[in-house]
Amino acid sequence: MIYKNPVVRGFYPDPSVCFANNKYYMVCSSFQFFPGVPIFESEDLVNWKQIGHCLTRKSQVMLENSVSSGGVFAPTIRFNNGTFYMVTTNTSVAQNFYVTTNNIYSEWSDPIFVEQDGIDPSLLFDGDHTYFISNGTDDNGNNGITQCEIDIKTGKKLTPSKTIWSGSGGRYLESPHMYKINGEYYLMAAEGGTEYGHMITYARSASVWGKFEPYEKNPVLTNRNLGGYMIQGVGHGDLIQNQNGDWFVIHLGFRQIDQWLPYHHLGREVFMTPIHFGENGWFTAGNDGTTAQEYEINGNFTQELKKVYTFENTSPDLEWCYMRHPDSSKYELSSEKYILHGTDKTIDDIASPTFIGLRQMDFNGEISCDLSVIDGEAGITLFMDEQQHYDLAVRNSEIGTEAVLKLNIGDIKHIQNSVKLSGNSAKLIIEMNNFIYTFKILNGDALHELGSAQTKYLSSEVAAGFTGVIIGLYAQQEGCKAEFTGFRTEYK
Ligand code: 6LW
Repeated sequence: MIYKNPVVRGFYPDPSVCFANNKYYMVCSSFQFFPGVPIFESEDLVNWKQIGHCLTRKSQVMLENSVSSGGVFAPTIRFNNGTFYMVTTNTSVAQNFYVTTNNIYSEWSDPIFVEQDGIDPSLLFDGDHTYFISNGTDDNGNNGITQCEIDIKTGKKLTPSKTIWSGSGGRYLESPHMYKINGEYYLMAAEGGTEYGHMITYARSASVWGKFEPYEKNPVLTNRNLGGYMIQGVGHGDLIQNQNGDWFVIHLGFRQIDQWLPYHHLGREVFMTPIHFGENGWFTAGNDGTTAQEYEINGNFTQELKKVYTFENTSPDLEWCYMRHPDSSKYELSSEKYILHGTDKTIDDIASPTFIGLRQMDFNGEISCDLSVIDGEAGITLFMDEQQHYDLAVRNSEIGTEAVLKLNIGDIKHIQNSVKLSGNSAKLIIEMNNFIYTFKILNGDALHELGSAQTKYLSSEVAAGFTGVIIGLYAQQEGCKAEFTGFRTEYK
């Protein structure tokens, strides 16, 4: 069958994948959002369903002071001897750690820390040995892909950390993953930065400590030379072999808003590109080392794309996320309505304002929701970070209740429009396409268009950072009570 990229849409960067109990499992980075590290499951590598998160407790990850795009960076998931391992970095406290579980549908352990620095840690299980690999600095002060052997029970280092590869010369050498395939060690990494120059490179060696011989045509995968192409920034990936024996790399990439408009606001998404091993043991990727929009995969199944997201067909414990550590007493969530209680924290603060969000997963579609607000402000925010967000809100003041459209782009914080409401309820409607969001309010029978705003100002090119737009429901001001019903996001 033919599958289309991306295989997981919306801000789910830095994918890592493993095979266990006849299924594939994938994790992605989550930064300041909580719970941390979403987990997906698949039977075919193409259709992915979220089943939980690895980091569901404060005791596993401290995000209190994480700035946007701080917190939890790229994770790696591995399965060994009946146990799952997820290893990552909390960049806000600069610590590498892993958590474990024997049952991926339940809770994961408290963190086990490893005293090797850098980001993007990975594990290789090789017989009785476990290797811990990150992009970091070794015990002699050398930078690069750094490795030590650890005691997997305690996380204690059994050897010094040693730099084993310095990449092919691209900036930001990161994302190391080591594999043992047919007795040889393959070390795959990303270079070029997670932007338009992103790429995957690799090297191989007969020994886990090297010397690693680089693939002579590195980078093995990059779209950096495809000008005017919608899929850009491909890199940071993990190899996986499916049950038919076919190999793929599951990796990140992003979709720019138009052929000649290099902006992306949906974040980095999950792509899948076929890998072919030659007889000499070196592998190639995709179409002459690039990722295309669609590929053929062996198998008799179809790619199901979920188009409609409602309170009924999603779960607050799965697709929805909070900022940092939420105060659960401020949220009353059911499949009929989400009631949010505001505090003095706003969505401009590096704090945990009352906010619950769902990633924007595609360009074209419509968001709608009924909202009634008492004593404060609540609404829907298209949230890139504290500085870049568009808010369609209902708020009460001395003069009554009004609907407002607020645009926040860096230092520009602008009230674009407002309209007085009769009563304290309205339906909020946001139409989305590649280029603009259009904001409307239905109050009784009266439909008001409050304005529109360009998607590009919420893009990573403007905002920087590593996240993507989240459709957030929020409430602010002490005493504010907001009732959201009939939430629906439908993609075309
Ligand atoms: C991640 C690094 C990267 O840790 O971006 O794509 C960082 N590459 O590997 C944040 O996602």
